[in-house]
Amino acid sequence: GRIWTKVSELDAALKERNVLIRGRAQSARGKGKIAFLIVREQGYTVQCVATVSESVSKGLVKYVTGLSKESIVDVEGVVSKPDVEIASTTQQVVEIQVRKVYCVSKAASVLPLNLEDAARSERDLEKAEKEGVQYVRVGQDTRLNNRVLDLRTPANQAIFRIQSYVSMLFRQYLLSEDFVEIHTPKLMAGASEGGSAVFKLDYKGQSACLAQSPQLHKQMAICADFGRVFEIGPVFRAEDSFTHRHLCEFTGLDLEMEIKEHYFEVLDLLGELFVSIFDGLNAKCKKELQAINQQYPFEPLQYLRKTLLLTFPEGVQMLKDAGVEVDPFGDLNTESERRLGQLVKEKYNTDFYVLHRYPLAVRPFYTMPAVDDNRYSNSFDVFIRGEEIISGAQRVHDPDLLVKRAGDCGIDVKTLTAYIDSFRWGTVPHGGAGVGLERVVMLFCALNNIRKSSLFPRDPQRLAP
Ligand code: ATP
Ligand code: AMO
Repeated sequence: GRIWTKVSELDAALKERNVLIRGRAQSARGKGKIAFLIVREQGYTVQCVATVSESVSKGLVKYVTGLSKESIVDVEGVVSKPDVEIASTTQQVVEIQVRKVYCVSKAASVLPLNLEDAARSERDLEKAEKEGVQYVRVGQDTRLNNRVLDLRTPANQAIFRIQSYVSMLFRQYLLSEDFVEIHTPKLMAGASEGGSAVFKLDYKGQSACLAQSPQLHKQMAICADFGRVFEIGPVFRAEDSFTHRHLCEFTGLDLEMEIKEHYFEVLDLLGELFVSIFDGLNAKCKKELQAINQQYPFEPLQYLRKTLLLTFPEGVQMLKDAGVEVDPFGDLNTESERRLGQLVKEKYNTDFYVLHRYPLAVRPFYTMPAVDDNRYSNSFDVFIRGEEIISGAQRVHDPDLLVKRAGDCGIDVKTLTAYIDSFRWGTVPHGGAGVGLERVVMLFCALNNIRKSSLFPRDPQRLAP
């Protein structure tokens, strides 16, 4: 009998078997009595060969040659092993000797982008150019305007499987550590991260905002005695600047937890959480990582079993020693963050590290000042390859200090009344962090643009598709 098989599962063990596959006609070419059809399913391809014979008519061979690219086809045939080696991680080493082909859904004969062009690496494009072959280079706007087609490339299929894995591993680890998954409102009366980058909207005649983070409500969940909480949800930021790492809507992986003695409890948990995420990706996503590497080559992430912690002043000193002057009570700019990433890599051989004890002046109002020196704070950022993926801190849980801090930061406390009042009924010391999912995937795979790790990116210039 015939068996439905996934293209990714076709291998030599199925030799001589009659299989049925469904995929897309990636390309078809014919010469006389033989036609070659490449069928692709979720990033994996297989060559199907139709040869005129007793069971295969001339008409079928011609029909196969004329299939429009990206049509959905069902192919029935026998698995065989060709003599030639196939040098690709996504093209199967076996072929299918075609018996029958049905077109299930026809694609338009003219497409806005060609999948083979979209899947070509920069390295292959340059090599071809040297040899005098000119391929189409598919630009970012063409890709994003036709994202449904672009997402069909092997690298993109892999990127979003990895993204799915990151949130799965995040959730799995936190559930095993007794965290409760929560869902906080995305419609809010005011801003949670300070006024500027907020989307305003009309809420039945009342002015409202889209949540810039779950910050206020995840802390209120701690006030409500949930002990340890996390959330995976959308975050909205009306960013003005068009950069490689800012989106106007992204996915936040947030957590908040009771602290017994020190904010290092949050850092210890984050270190172990991320080692488990990186280990999980390396163990379970080998094929996906290879597929991404084929189009966008990258160095595997280096990380230590015990996450490196550096204080902000230590980071400033490392930069100073390398001839980079930065304000010891200011924030690091993108360039000095990158430079510090290189210096840390050279000295400690890790791409993943924590910088903590930031100057209080550059942190949000809800951040706990350091007890020994209130120019500093109990806060941290976490970096991959010199770029921020996480921000977090111990929080102010004294309502009077919170009112003062909000005032010092120029925030109108009226919009924060319910939040601040939550701390008047007794609160455990607590802290937490927010992770940008798209940034984790972008930086784990060293993709140079966050749009590559966002399914349908929203940036200051893009609201569609
Ligand atoms: P966080 O909100 O926690 O700081 P983030 O990664 O969004 O997270 P930003 O505050 O937006 O960080 O920026 C961090 C640093 O990057 C800032 O100190 C700023 O100097 C720099 N930066 C931000 N936007 C740009 C830009 N468009 N060009 C160059 N540098 C930028
Ligand atoms: P922060 O504003 O640093 O902190 O955001 C947390 C993390 O979210 C990611 N991120 C972004 N990703 C894509 N596009 C953006 N425009 C963008 N802005 C931020 C980054 C960043 O590290 N409430 C705090 C977190 C906390 O203290 O728990 C907060 O929102 O990866």
